[in-house]
Amino acid sequence: MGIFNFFSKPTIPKTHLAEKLTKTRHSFWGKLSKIVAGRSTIDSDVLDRLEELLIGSDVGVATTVKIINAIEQRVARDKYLTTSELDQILQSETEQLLHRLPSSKKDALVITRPIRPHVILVVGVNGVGKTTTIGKLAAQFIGQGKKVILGAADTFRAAAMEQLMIWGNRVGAAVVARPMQSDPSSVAHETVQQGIRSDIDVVIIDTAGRLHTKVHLINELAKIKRTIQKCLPGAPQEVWLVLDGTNGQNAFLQAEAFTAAVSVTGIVVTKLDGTSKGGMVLGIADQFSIPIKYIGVGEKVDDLRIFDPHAFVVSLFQKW
Ligand SMILES: Nc1nc2c(ncn2[C@@H]2O[C@H](COP(=O)(O)OP(=O)(O)OP(=O)(O)O)[C@@H](O)[C@H]2O)c(=O)[nH]1
Ligand SMILES: [Mg+2]
Repeated sequence: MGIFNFFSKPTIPKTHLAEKLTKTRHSFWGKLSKIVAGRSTIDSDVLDRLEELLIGSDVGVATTVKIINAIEQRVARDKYLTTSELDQILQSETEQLLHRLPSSKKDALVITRPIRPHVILVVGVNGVGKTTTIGKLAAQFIGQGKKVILGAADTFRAAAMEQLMIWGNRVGAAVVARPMQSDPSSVAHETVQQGIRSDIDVVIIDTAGRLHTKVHLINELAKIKRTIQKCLPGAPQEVWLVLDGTNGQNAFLQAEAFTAAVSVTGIVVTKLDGTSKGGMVLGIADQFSIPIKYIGVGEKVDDLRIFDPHAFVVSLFQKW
């Protein structure tokens, strides 16, 4: 199927990942069809414009160059490739790129180590969706029969604590909270203690949003981490960085700053339903050797998906 006829496809279920990625899909395919309009073969001009399109879609320069190089090699090998084949080639090269990456596949949370509880520290800049993601994660883990508690270590704003409590109530997870301005490390400590006492499977600690440019704020995370380690050696088993899919290139800068300060073990990319530049996921997955664990595709409790690179690319390349 060529790239011209995607607008005529039937409607798809609202829950389908491709439907959630509609803004990115339509923007990308709309622009790609303009690039190939009136051209029959994939020539260097088409490739130049494709490169611009990928960079403009926030795929990131380094990843774009890899994809373009791979397509160039393919074009050099199989002469006379037509523009109607470009979408299939792009899909297969993108899939091959992601195939080589560490993947969370079907098991985003693998509790392998014998240390109980499994502690996940959630970090990221302001407003990226940390608290919402924690609520959604708790719902998923509880749905799998795990016992979950949440720690409100964002003691910066009263509203932050309330927001986590609301999520806790909604999904059936207890929340450990302390008065505003309490030391976030002490809240984390108390949550882990509570987790040990109550034989909890998963402890998720929320933290205050902090700008990636404020080094001292980022370093505070290291202190929270040390406190958790003292309380339960080997914990936190996970430090998950939440990135906002609408933040574009800024998300790459955030990932650099946070990964330098705390050893991030997983990434969650949120708000992919609200951006036409979901291509950033490809760049983040390619440029940081940290698995993307989950993607957020809406504000509702079930709008969090395990990141499966294959399913992601297939959805991105759906043309309805
Ligand atoms: N559309 C959409 N909105 C989301 C998604 N994830 C989170 N949000 C929204 O993003 C906004 C901020 O989410 P929060 O969870 O409060 O973000 P936060 O990182 O905890 O913010 P701070 O605690 O202030 O740093 C809320 O309105 C959420 O509903 C998503 O995947 N899609
Ligand atoms: Mg929050």
